[in-house]
Amino acid sequence: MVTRRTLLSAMGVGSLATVATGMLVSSDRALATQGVPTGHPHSGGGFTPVRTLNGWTLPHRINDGVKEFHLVAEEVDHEFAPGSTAKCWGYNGTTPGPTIEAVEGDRVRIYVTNRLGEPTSVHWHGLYLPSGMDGVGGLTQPHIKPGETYAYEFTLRQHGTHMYHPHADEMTQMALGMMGMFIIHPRDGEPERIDRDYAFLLHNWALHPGTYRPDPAIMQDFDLWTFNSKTFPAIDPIVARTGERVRIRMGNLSMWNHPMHLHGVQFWVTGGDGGRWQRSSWRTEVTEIVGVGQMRDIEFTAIPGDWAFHCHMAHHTMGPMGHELPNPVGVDQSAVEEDIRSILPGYMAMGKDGMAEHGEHVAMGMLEGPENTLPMMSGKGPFGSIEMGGMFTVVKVRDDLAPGDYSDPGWYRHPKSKLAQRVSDDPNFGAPVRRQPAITPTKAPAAPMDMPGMPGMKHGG
Ligand SMILES: [Cu+2]
Repeated sequence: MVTRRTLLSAMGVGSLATVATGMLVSSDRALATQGVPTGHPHSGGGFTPVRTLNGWTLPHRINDGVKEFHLVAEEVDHEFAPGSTAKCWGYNGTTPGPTIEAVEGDRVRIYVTNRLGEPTSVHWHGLYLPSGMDGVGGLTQPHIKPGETYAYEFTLRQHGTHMYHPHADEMTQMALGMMGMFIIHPRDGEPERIDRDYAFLLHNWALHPGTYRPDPAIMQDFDLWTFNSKTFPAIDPIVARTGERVRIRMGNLSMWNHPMHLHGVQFWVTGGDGGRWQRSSWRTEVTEIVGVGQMRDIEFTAIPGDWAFHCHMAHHTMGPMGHELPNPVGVDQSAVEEDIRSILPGYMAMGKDGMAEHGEHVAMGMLEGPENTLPMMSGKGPFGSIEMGGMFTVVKVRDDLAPGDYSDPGWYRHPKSKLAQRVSDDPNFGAPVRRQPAITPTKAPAAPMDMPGMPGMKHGG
C-alpha cells in the first residue's frame, strides 16, 4: 500500500510535515514559500487571495508548468465550538478541506489519496472539464479504494466560486464533513477592485446531544448549522476597513436552502454557479438564498460598525435543540416545577416568556446540558447575550484597520448619539396607539372525526 509518506516523497514534496498535518502559518511570505497563491492585488491580472473563514488554502507546487495539489481523504478530529468535538471526515486534517485556489487558464493536477475505510471519489462541482475527470464513482471512474491515490488533471477554462466533494457514498461522506471550496481567479483581473475576499461553505450536522459521531441518516432535524464546519461564536468575524470592497463567496453543501442576510448594507449579488455574472445581471439584495448545491458571491462597500451576518432561518442560527418538545410559550410551569425538583434537584422550567432565558442560564452556568453538546444559544456581546449559536457571525468594519489585517478588532465603539438608549422602564410609558382586535367566539371543537380510509373524510395534511 502506498503510504502518504512514500507518495509525497515520490512527488518531491519537500514540506511533508506541513502538508501532512495541515499546519499552516498565515503570513504571505510563509505561504509563498509553500506554493500558496498570494496574488498581486489589482496589478493587471493579479488577485486578492481568498480568506477561508476558520480554514486554509491548500499549498501547491509547479511541476513542468502544471499546478499540483494533493488532497487526502481521511477521518479528522474536529471542534465545532469549544464544548463540542466529533470524529468527522474531511481532507488533509480538516473539515471543510483546504480551499483550492488557482487562476483561469492554469493546468492543474490534483492527487487524491484515500485514507478512509471505504471507497471515495472527488467531484469538481461547477467546473468545465473532460467527462472522465468529473469524479462520479462508478459513472466516470472506478472508485478510489482505501489506500489508493488517483490523479485528476484538467485546464481551468472559467473563473468564479466552485466546490469539491465526494461522489461516492455521498450521504455519509458529506454528512461527515467531506467538502471544500475551489476558487478560480480571473486571468485578466477583476472588473471591480476587491479588497477582501472571504469564502465559506454552509453545512448541517446531526451530532445528537451527548454523541461524538455525526449521524448520516438524518434528513431534516439537524443539530448543528455551520459556516465552514464551525458554529457561532467560534466562527471567525469578517473584518474590513471602512470603504473597502468586500466579497463573500458562499457555497451550500447542506440539506437546506439558506437565506443569507447581511445587516447594514444592500449588497450586490455578483456571481453564482456559473462564476461571476455580467455586471448587467448584478442586483441589490439584503438577503440572498443560497440553494442546496449552489454558490453565490455577494459584494459591498464596508460601512463602519458591527453588523450581523446570518442565515435568516431562525433555527439555523441556534445550537442543538429538542425537536419534539411541547410548546412552553405562555405556560405557567411554576407549580409543576416544584414537583419535578423533588425528583430532579436543580430542574428549571423554561420558556413561558420565550426562549431567551436559555442563553442567560447558560451564561450563568445554571444550565448544564448533555456532555459534548453546545447550548442552544450562546455568544456574549458588549451589551449581553447574543442568543445565537449556528450560522451567525459579525462583519466588523473599522476606520483604522491596516489593509490586509484580518485580526479581530474587538467590539465596535458606537458614537453615543448613534446608539439606541433606554428612555423609560415603565410599561405604561407614553401614549402609543394600540388595537383590541375583535375575536369571534367559537364553540369548543368537537371530538376529532378523522378516520383514515373513510370516504369523504378529510385527512389532516
Ligand atoms: Cu439556513
